Amino acid sequence: MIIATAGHVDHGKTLLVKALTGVDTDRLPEEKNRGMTIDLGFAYLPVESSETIGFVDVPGHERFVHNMLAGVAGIDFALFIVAVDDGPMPQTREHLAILDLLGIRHGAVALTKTDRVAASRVQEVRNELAALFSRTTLAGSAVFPVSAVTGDGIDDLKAHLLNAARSWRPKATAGNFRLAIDRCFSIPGAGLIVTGTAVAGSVSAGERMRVLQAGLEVRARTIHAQNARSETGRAGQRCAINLAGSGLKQELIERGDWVVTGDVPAPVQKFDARLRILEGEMRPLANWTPVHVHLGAAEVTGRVATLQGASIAPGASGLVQLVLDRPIGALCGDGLILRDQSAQRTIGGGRIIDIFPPVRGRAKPERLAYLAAMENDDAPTALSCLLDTAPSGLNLTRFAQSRNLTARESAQMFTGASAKSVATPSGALGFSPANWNRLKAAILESLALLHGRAPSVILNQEGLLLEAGLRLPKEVAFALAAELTKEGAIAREPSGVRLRTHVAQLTLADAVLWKKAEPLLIENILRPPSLHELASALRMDPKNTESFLVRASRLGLVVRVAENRFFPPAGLRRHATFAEEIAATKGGLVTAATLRDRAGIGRGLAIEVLEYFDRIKFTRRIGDEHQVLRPARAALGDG
Ligand SMILES: Nc1nc2c(ncn2[C@@H]2O[C@H](COP(=O)(O)OP(=O)(O)O)[C@@H](O)[C@H]2O)c(=O)[nH]1
Ligand SMILES: [Mg+2]
Repeated sequence: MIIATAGHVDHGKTLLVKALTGVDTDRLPEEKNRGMTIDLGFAYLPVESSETIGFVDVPGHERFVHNMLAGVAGIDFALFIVAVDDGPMPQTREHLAILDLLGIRHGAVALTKTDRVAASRVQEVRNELAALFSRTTLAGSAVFPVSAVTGDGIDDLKAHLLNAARSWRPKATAGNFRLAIDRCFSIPGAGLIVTGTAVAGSVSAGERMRVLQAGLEVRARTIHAQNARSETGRAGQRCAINLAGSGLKQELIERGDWVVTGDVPAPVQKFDARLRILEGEMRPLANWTPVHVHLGAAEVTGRVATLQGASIAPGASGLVQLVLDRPIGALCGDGLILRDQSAQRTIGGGRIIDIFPPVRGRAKPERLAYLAAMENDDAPTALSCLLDTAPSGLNLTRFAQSRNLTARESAQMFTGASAKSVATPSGALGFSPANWNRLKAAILESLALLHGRAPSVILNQEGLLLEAGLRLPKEVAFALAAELTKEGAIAREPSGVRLRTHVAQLTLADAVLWKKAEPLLIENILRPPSLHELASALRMDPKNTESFLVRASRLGLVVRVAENRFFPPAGLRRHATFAEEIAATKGGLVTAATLRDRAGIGRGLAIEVLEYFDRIKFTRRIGDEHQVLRPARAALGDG
């Protein structure tokens, strides 16, 4: 369990951590000189028969709220501190608002400096705080009056924290490992160390990792988790990881970067989020307001684009797009805090919904519908909503990436949703069973209409999508055609695709011609006449013969194998079967000579046929040989 302190400057956070752990977390000389916490401090409290508690002590001064924000990223439990002599002060309110916006639900309140006031004052502050906390995620937290000077109440508080740690349920370690780096330093002899809070997944010593913003490939040499040497580090632990890798330099890695495993997406400069504006804001948050964005341990400037209306009123929440001045590591579900342009006050905060917004149309209705589905906390629910609302498919690769799913987790989830997945160059495209069936029906319907309108036209597989008015990658056409063929609804032939029930029709004149040409073509089906031989046999001009054969080839009656040769498909299938048989005994290879001998044709024709096979990727040429790549039936259909 990781506990972060919170509260106004000088209210006794650092001294209380010392009373609990024995460690003075103010480690910088400047902190010692000024008697004030500036940067984060760290201390640990061993817990009997359970995991050590890690403390992150944060600064309370208004000038260092950015450091406080880096410290509370990913923590589990807040130790909220208010000095009873002062009572609630500005950073009491600001820190409370931040913890509430980040959704931190576990905490305890320490009322410090009780040695300085009367008991009635303690009660007064207690009441004031109860009111302040009442509408936050920390409402109902246990309250402990303490004095770090006399030791009063410290044992009770400590016992409470130890109990909380013992009953703490460690975070699930699903997903790729992500650690928000808050420090990076070198130790002579060991090398580079990064420390921070792990917010997801787990990592083992020796594993390959990436430093996201620095763009470095590294390896976890050794790991310390919750202050002890460990073979692994996991979500919910403070880890110190000794990194190894080439080109590794301390200057390249700064607070706010991430060290990750697996397919965690590259840093992004735009993302969509739900933002809640604090009630105490004087004005609505207007579109395109410049802000400081805090996410994980990172701080970056940018602007807020409101997606629903021109502004968001104080106390209200709305969808926004953050447009940052530089890319940062971010994922769906990450909490964020916005402060004003001069970094003097917290404006609001929220959670990321999507890190892959479209280039255009960020506030279009269909985009907002997508965000509504994506906003679902439960990934399988979000997935099924998104699949339902994506007739043109959902980018499953990006879905898995933005939800930080490992390959195995995403595969399982996609199977669970019965999603039909098609690999495309821009990632796997997923369809709900209903939407997939709709695509198949649309294709069959448009094919039937086409056959009725133009019985002699035959489409190739990509043409199927165009004909149905669908704008989808060609890989989707191939998958649909394969499935419809398997179901017996369509037939795939070398010339194209048709409904299984459709018999292509020639014009009347062509039909008369075909009646004469067909017997000549199939007379010797393995060695059909050349274009010129056919033309003279039909007593026709070769040009006219050629255009007739081209029309016939669109119907799949013949296949053009070479400039001067049209084949009946059945003849080609026979040759393909020969090639397959030869390949089976010759290590997968066919040559012009072996095909010539097997089919009893001339060498020139054997070469023509094999070159055609190369073109349709039934075979691949290697020197003088041709390697058979796939079954003849897959390449040439089954007639
Ligand atoms: N009398 C009294 N003084 C305290 C107590 N806790 C802290 N202080 C003093 O208050 C000052 C600020 O404490 P510190 O822990 O640095 O406050 P922080 O800014 O919240 O970390 C220091 O001078 C402490 O010695 C307490 O319980 N009683
Ligand atoms: Mg301090």
